Amino acid sequence: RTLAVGVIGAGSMGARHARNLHQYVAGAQIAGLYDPDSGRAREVAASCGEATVFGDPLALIADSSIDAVLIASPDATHAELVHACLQHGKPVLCEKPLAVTAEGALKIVQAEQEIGRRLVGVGLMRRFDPQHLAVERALASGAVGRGLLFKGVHRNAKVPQHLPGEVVITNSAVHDIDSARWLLGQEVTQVFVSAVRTRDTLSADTRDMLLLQLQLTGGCLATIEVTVAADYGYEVSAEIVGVSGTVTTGLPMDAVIRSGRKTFTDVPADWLERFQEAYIDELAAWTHSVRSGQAFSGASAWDGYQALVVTDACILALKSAAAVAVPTPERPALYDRAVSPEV
Ligand code: ISE
Repeated sequence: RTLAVGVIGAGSMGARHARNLHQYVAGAQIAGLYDPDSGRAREVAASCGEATVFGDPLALIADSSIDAVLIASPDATHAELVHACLQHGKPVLCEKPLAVTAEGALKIVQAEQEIGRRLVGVGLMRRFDPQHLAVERALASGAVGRGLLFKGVHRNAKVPQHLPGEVVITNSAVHDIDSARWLLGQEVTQVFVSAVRTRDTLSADTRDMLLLQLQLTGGCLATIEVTVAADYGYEVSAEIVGVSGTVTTGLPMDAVIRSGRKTFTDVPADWLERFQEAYIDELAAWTHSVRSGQAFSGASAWDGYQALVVTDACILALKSAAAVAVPTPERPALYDRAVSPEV
C-alpha cells in the first residue's frame, strides 16, 4: 500500500521535501504535516493532496494514519522527535544534523540498538548527488588508485548577520565531514580548525569562513573549506586525490551561455536548487527501503552519530585553536547488515 508520510517542519526544506515526495515519489503520499506556523503548514498541505495538518508534532508521529515520518524542523528539535518515532516504531528520515551533539546522536543509536532494527535515516543527501556518485564510481573503479586526500569546497551565498563558527560546523560542515568519511571509507582521527569573519558588517562572533584539516584512518587526509558568505552563489565540490590520479565532482548539467563576448553558466542560488535531484533520489530510496524492508542506502543513525563525533571535535578545535583527537568507536553490528523496517 502507499506509504503515508508525515512531515514535521514546513519551512523551505520541509516544504520542498513534501512537494518532492508528493510530485515525484511513487508509492508514497503526504498524509500529515506539522509546523508551528499553522498557516504555512496549511499552505504546503494544500499543495500535497489530502494531507492532514496536525497541531502537535508528537500527535502526528503517534497518529495511526502516519506510517513514516520526515523531520525537517530546526536542528535543535531533531533528537527528541526521532526518539518519539522510535518509541512508536515509525521509520524516520531526519534532516541533518541528527542531533546537535554526538552525545545526543549516541542516545538515538542506543535506542535503535535496543529495538534491534534500523528505523532511522539521516538526510545527508550528497550520497544521492549524481556528481558525488560519479566520484564514488570512479574511485571504486580503481582509476586513480587508493584514495588518500579528500578536498571539499562548500560555499553558501550569504550568511545571517550572526552565525558563530560552531553553528556553521554542525549545520553546514557536517555534510563535508560525511562526504570525506563516505568517499574515503575511513574514520576521522584528528581535526584542526581555522576560522575568520570576512567582513565588519557581520557580528563579532560570526565565523563565516572555516578551514577544517582532518586526519583519517588508513593514512588519509582531508581539507574542507566552508564559506557561508560567498556572495557569488551556492557551490559544492569534492575531489579525491588518489595514489595515481585525482577525481573531482563535475558541474551540475546546466546551459553554457555565450553573450556579450562572455561565456558563462548559472551558479545555483542555494542547496535546494543545487541538490534537487539528490533530494528526490534520497526520498525515493528511503520510500523504497521502508516499503521493501531493505536497508536504506543513505546515511544511517551511525553515520549521523559519527559525523557529530567529528563536529564535536571541530568545535573544541575551533575554540582551542589546537588539534583535537577524535575517538573512533567500533561500529555496532546493526549498522553492518542490510536490515531495515518492514511497513
Ligand atoms: C543547510 O541546512 C544545508 O543542509 C545545505 O546543504 C548546506 O549547504 C547549508 O550550509 C545548510 O545551512
